[in-house]
Amino acid sequence: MESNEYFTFGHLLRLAWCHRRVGFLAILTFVLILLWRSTYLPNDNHRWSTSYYSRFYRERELLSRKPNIVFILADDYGWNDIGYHGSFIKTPNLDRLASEGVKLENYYIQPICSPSRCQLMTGRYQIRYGLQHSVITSDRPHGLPLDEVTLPQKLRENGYRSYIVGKWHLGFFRKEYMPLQRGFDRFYGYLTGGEDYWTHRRPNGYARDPSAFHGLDLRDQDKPVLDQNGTYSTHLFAQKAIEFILSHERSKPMFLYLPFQAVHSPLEAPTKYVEKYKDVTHPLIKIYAAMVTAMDEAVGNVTDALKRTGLWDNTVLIFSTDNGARENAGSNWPLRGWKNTLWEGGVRGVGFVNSKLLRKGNRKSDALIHISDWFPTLLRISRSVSNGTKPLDGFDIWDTISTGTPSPRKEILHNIDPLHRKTASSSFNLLYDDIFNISVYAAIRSGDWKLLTGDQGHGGWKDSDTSGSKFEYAVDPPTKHLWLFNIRNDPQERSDLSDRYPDVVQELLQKLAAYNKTALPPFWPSRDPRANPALHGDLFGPWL
Ligand SMILES: [Ca+2]
Repeated sequence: MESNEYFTFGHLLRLAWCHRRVGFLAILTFVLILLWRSTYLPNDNHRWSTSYYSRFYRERELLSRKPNIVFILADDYGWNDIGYHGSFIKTPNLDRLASEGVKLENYYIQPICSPSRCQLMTGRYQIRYGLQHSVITSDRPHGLPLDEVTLPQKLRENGYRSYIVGKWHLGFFRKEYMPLQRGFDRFYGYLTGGEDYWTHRRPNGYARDPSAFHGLDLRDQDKPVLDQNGTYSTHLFAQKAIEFILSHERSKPMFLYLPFQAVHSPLEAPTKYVEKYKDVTHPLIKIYAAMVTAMDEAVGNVTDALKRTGLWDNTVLIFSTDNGARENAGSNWPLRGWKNTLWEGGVRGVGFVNSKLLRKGNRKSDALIHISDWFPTLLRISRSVSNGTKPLDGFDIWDTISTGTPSPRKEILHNIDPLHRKTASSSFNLLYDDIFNISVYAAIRSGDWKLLTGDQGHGGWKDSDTSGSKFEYAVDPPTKHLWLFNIRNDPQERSDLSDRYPDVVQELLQKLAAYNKTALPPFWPSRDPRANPALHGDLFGPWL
């Protein structure tokens, strides 16, 4: 046996020597393949499995083409109002899409509509362009400033065809502020913050203020849509998104931005969805749940259309809320507070990503991510460049989502709003007010710490049950205007640590002060009677 092996080995050596050039080339090729593979190996510990490599090579193949990007934004959708967070509300499509992809469990948005949308569109905090106060209203001449570069602008520069279906809410007092002028090729939707789901008129039951302007707010490009009175907006926007998907020219990548009206007020839902919640006794919660289920079905229909057309395999789907649930409907349990507050219930949001481009799907991510991060992240995966943008506050978090590497983001400025109502009793605090006026409404997250100042409304905790009666209000003294929490240990914001860690308070106040020095003054013009739709053919639109 031994002589045989010796003979075989020696024979091979002689053979290799005779054909040494071929052998050298084979070894060189083998080494080069090993080097090439190791260059692309992720940082974490993957098993060398067939499924991993098929996914890995598929990502490489797909990223060599520009991926389609579909961004679905829900409106006022609460942290707890999705099946996988324990809700009684039926969301089978969202649950399935989330479980196939990556659930973003440490994901932050802004507490109200326009600020979340402007940060999504620019990758920049709202203090950078004077939009730190409230939302963009339908009767004030303001909007996302024109010198801010938007996400669809950059994607379009890189060959994308861009669609928006649904709510804009970033200004329209002059035509230059409207979606078609901000980077979208196609616009089907509405300009203001909310309206009737069937008539598409504002306010029409949405606001009881008799001085509020009335008018139609639904457009196809720049023309009013007059034939959809009676079509529920969740169905209408899903149907229009599907039409865009079906007619999309396949030679171009697609950016579809689908900001649903759902589930913003007014609470309105078709009967067939309300009937699914016969057992829910609370009338508002019953309708809210029906609205969520209608949206869930719409998301399922849109993703089915992407699959039918073959676009799905090269698509990155992102689902996000724009802020937490309102106090009267929906639930952010177990988080404190609700929409329009800087408590976690206002700013920590439901979000997930589903895509075949993800290297590691079927998991939850605990990485700190903010809505401003989508701008650089989506530019990166679309292989667009950020030339021409102003300095970004967002981080490219694709690797964090796709492979689970640590998030580059360590801090979030939730907001500083000097126009927000200040604390009633704001006696000077010797320890802190030299650094930052703690009667001003502000909040910042740094690492696991979160600091809140000013009149925060104190918030509370609303359980996710169907009666709506399980409410617990915070018991802070009414004049309290400084809180420090360790969010990782205390995500419910129950234990204020500001007395225990004054050095941490000072450090975070210094960060707030540094941000504040870079802020533009908030732009908050007066209401303008010329905005009245009655002066413009019963249609909300530009008035200057
Ligand atoms: Ca909203």
